[in-house]
Amino acid sequence: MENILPQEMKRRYELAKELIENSQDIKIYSHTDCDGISSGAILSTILDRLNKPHEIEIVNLDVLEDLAIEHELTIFSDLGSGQNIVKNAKDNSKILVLDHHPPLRDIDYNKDVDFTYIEINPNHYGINGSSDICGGGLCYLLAKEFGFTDLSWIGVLAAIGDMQNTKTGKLEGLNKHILEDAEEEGLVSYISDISLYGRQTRPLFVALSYFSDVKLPITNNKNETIAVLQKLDIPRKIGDKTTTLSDLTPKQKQKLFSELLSMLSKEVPGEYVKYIPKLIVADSYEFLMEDDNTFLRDASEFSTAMNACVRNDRADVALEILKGNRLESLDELELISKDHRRYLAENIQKMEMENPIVQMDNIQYFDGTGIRSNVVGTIAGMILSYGDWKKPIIAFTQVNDENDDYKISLRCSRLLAYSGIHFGFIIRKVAQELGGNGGGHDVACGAYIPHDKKDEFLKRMDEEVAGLIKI
Ligand SMILES: [Mn+2]
Repeated sequence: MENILPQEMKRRYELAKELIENSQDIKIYSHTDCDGISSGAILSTILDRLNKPHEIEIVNLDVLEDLAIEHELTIFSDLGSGQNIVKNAKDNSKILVLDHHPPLRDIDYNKDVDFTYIEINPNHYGINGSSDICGGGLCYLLAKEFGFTDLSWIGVLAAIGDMQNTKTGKLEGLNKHILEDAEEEGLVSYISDISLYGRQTRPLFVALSYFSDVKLPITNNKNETIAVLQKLDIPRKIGDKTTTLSDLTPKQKQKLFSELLSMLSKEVPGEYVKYIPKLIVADSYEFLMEDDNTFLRDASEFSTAMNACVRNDRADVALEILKGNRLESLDELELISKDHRRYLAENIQKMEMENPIVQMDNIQYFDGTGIRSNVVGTIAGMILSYGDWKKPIIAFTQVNDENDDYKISLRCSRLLAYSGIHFGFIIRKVAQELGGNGGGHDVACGAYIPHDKKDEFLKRMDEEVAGLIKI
């Protein structure tokens, strides 16, 4: 590891290791998403192996601002850098932050305070926190400091869950090193493959119908996907089993690739044609210790299951799964995932019937009232394929029963991001103007805004996007 990390960052890992070894009463706060859960699972496993008593809590960002710092050592993972977590620190507090989000405090902040403070954030060293390493990766590098390289696969899962590979379809930078550790441990392998969601478990004709970065004849049209597979001589079933992407031979994949390429070339305007291969092919990651044809075998499907847990307030199940306690948690995970899929399907069906998408000049939106705020983004992503793929789609719903502010989610085709638009930055700017807050990825982001600002928000977003999309 000496060679892969900047010297000062490496030094902080050594200090973090000592800090943990010298602490007895430890609290971990981590974020409510796949990356956060992965981070928490890695840290908790480290502490278990060191016989350190600890508590772990998976939280939303809003609880951090007024947090009491009560334990001997408090660890923040996948969050903390961007929040005022030090507000209630006492002189004898010890705080460790492992976060990849843009930091509020500068690299030497620890020198200005009386309490013990170690923050490890790649942005302090010019390392990209969106593509080179995420929260789970940072926690894995700490595990590696203790020699626990068998946890590397969780670092890979975290990176996929955090969409660190969207720009290039590959894991790069420090993520690549973590991937290499996982390969060396015999835990992960990867291949360049057609990038459809559900490689291991989703019938291929279904997976194909969800192609939505560009609206194609096959999008939301299973009759058409079945016809295409017939034309390519790809059987719908192999024995009793419905064909999935992972069942295809390299030759069959090549045929499918060419077919998608030709369909896309008809729809995508000249300037964007060079991005087409990235829409069809990406590296996909398999966990070799998981059984074939299960949703834990493929990293994307695994990360969806982790998100299903946290979005249904069952982070406890996700943690048990990641820490390897599968006996009861696997059944629970299957139930949670099933319920989650049913909830999504019901809402999508409703949307299909009501056709609620409203077009503005540069954006489109739908009223997601009634949809739970923590899944409105997932649903927006699924509804995008029913709208205009050349515009971002925005959905809004009430935060929860007690809070009538709006939770906003935005999703768009990856083609828009490839051409350089970053909606995470745009949504943050507009939300902040209106007294709210926001941010996220280029193609998937969100915001919270006051209840009475919804119309203004849509208008301002429409203005901000004007002229950016050149499709
Ligand atoms: Mn993260």
